[in-house]
Amino acid sequence: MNMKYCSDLTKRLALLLALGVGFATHNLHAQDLAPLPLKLPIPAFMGTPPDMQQMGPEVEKLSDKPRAPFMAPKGCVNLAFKKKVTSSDKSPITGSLDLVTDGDKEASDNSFVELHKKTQWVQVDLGTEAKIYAIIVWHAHNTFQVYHDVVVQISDDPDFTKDVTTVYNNDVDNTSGLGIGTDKEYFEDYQGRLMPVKGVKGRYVRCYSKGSTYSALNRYTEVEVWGLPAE
Ligand SMILES: [Ca+2]
Ligand SMILES: [Ca+2]
Repeated sequence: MNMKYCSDLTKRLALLLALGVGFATHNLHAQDLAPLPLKLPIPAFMGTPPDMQQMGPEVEKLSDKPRAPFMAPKGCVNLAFKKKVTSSDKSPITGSLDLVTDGDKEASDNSFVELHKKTQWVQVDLGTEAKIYAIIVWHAHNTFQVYHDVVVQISDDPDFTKDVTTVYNNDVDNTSGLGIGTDKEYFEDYQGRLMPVKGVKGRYVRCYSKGSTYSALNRYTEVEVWGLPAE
């Protein structure tokens, strides 16, 4: 066997191995994942789309395409459904905190709780530690608006004083004091904002905001936390 042939053969074998391993990993991956079975509310935009020229560079461009299905480990469920909600605002202006996890995501006036101005949060207690793969937040999707200082954190500590993982933060100027965020600001819509999470473990999910381009108040229509109970 000459050296050239030997080297070609090695290369081919290496290529085949690489392909084989690639497929195996890919198949294993695909078998374990499934699109999140989300149930979206009816789109309900009113008014004219805003002039993107007037929005800052930190605001994501409006898209007219639906979001691509989000792949997560099979068996993921919305662990937040009907779970207990607490808040920085002890006396909301409109609605009650249970509306945040009642499953109603429609753009109706009865579907949201409205908190006072400045930085406020709602917090969902999942009841037990979970492995989280996605969090979806609907503030209010009845009109074009961008919420400010959207920060989402996970912890096992109900007071969020230790072991806090921040999974979303678009407070670019740190006006809410939770650290400088590098995530995009975005327009609310019927799909909610899906924040991918890499299997972070925790029992509590806290969502901050500081008013929007539409109102200084903070509306929360629904929060979903997709994941699996932690092993
Ligand atoms: Ca709701
Ligand atoms: Ca800010």
